[in-house]
Amino acid sequence: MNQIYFAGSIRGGRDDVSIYLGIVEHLKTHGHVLTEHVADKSLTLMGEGGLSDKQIHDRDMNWLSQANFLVAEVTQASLGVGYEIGRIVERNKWVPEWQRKNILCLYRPQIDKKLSAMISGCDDLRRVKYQTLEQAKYGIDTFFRLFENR
Ligand code: 6IA
Repeated sequence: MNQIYFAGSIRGGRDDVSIYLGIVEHLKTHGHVLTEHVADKSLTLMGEGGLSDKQIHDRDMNWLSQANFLVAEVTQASLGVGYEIGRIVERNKWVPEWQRKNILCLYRPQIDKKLSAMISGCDDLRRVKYQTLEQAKYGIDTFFRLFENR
């Protein structure tokens, strides 16, 4: 079964949490989502039940190492999401092809701000632009179809 790490902004801002929820629900049709809490509306900027930042970081890195797909919603800029993507892009360079984790970045083009060039200019990940959840779902389905029967 696919193990999917979903990444979305937490301290970078929670404006898109409803969108994350729709994406996570759809990702579940493609495998097990390790990080459902990212789409949890009750996860506030203040804290997650008693875990220290080191515990959060180490737990997430452990989940990331178990995942074989990283799907990130990158419209809301987030240091943590950028860090997670960068860690996997770098890791992928040092492992055999069958161990590589496939990365999909979903984003909604905005009039007033552009996606970071570190994401829009990176050859080692796939990007899907969308506006509606239906379009995001279509992009997700197309992405996963690329890796079927591999
Ligand atoms: O810099 P950000 O906080 O926006 O980073 C968000 C990304 O880092 C997400 O994709 C998560 O995978 C990870 N992350 C950051 N904080 C947490 C967290 N609790 N729990 C799980 N994953 C996290 C933080 C709660 C906090 C507000 C105290």
